[in-house]
Amino acid sequence: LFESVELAPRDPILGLNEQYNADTRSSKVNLGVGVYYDDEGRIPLLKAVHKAEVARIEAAAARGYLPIEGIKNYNKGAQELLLGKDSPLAKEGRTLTFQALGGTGALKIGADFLKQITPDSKVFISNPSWENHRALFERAGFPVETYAYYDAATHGLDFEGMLASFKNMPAKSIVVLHACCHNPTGVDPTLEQWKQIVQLIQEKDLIPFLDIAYQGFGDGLEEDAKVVRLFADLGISMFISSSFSKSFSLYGERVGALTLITSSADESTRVLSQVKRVIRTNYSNPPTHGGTIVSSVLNSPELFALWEEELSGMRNRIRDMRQQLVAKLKEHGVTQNFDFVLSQRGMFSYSGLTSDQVDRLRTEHGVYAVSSGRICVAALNSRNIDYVAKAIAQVL
Ligand code: PLP
Ligand code: TYF
Repeated sequence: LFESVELAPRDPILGLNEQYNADTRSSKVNLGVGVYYDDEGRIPLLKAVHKAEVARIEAAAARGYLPIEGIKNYNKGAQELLLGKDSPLAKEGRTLTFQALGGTGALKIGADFLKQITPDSKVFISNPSWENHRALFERAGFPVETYAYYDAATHGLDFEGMLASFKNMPAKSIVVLHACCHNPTGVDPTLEQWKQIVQLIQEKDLIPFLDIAYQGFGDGLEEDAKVVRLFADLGISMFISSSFSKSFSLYGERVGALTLITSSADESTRVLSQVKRVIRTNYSNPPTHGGTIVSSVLNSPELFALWEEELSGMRNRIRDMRQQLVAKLKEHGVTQNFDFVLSQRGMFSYSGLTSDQVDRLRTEHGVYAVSSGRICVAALNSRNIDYVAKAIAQVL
């Protein structure tokens, strides 16, 4: 039965984790995977999360099946983070939110449903993008192409190229967009540029699929939702996958959501029934624990405030690490200008290091980065930053 099964390639990022774990050097540093570590180098358990968990354990609640679409208050909270508390679309019954197995799960349900309703569309992802975007949409049966995005020469956005790509897309193409904190580059369009992008998407009759996995890591929860609201203000039908993995530091709980904007309440009723069918035939209904915790935090003013404060703490620490990295590279004699690291947003920096330099970082210094040169700035801390800056200086 399995004789002809070929060995699949490893995920380039998760594969790095395996290599890192097997490395016996005590000085090793993992800047590969996109995970936030605190200054002690640990994945934090947020206080807001811990409080909600203690309350949940004390309540000794039963664990029956959840509805197919998940916890009502979780979905409401997730949707309000994206669209705001007073979204006219929600009042008109034009919004639907489904609790999903992380942002990945949301993308998967969305992709499967899209294949059902627009089977001949092409999918376009940014060049470069999170590798799993391509894999997920290909698995769902779509051809996946790229649109221009990153300009290596400026370490910034190739905005003209991006617009040109959009102009060439066939109508009804699905465009996957990172709503904030682009993974892997850390380069986002400005709000003015987004306005042009949104307009073009509407003109060309494209289907936007916004992916927002780092809300709160750019400028703040509300600020980072601006792009989502630009699209929502136009009222075009769209898909949004959101993730709490990073913002709640609940990676393993698989907490995410799929939100859809439809054009009428009647459409919503029909769409709801079909997406529920996609979920039912994939995993039936979502798990209880992580969703309950996130829901408690989102729906308690006190826990929400605590969470927002902790999220700001994470955001500010990453910014601080960006500044220190740039300063320390100079200290260690690097003459190239690394100031672009300061304007990149979110957890990542596309450092401009070549794959040879990344190899040397790993073999000679035990510093792990993605071969594209992406480093996770959120894994730097006051104890490893000097070592990392020195290692980078040596390979440059
Ligand atoms: N989308 C992007 C752009 C990401 O970087 C990630 C990271 O993991 C995800 C989606 C998936 O999120 P999750 O871990 O919640 O599945
Ligand atoms: O880009 C990252 O590092 C994160 C984590 O298949 C991740 O988004 C990486 C690869 C993957 C799933 C999650």
